[in-house]
Amino acid sequence: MRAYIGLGSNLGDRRGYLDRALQLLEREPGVKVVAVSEFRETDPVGYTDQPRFLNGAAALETDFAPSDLLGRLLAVERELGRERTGPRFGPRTIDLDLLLYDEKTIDEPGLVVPHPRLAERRFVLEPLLDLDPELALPDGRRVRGLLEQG
Ligand code: PH2
Ligand code: MG
Ligand code: MG
Repeated sequence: MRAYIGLGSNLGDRRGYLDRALQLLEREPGVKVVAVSEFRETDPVGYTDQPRFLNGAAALETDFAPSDLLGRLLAVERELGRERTGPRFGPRTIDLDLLLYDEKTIDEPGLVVPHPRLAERRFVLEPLLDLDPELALPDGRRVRGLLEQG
């Protein structure tokens, strides 16, 4: 199955955290990292009183079901020292978000796919477009179109 994840960091060695997260995911038996976007400097969105982010996205080929893949993402965040103590949307060493999983739409406690804020976040849409210029959401909206609107 094809999944897309978002990566973000705005504390410490940002580039190092993104690279390390991809290495740890690649090490998972059920995950292959098939493509990685450019990494971009972005202004913080939502909670603006924090450092700038380095953001990217990756395409994965995975045998894991969505909830298991999410579990692996959270485990990698923990392994890289992510602490969930500060404000929601606040600074973080590493944030790994499950953005898309096949053409699936999932709405369960703790697991919403496509990611609920994907369509309005340029820092997610631009890297996704790097990975596939034709990429579309399960409802048919194209990433390219969402970027043009926003
Ligand atoms: N992540 C957030 C909140 N705001 N802003 C940018 N630019 N990049 C992010 O990854 C980001 C954010 C919550 O996950
Ligand atoms: Mg996030
Ligand atoms: Mg997250």
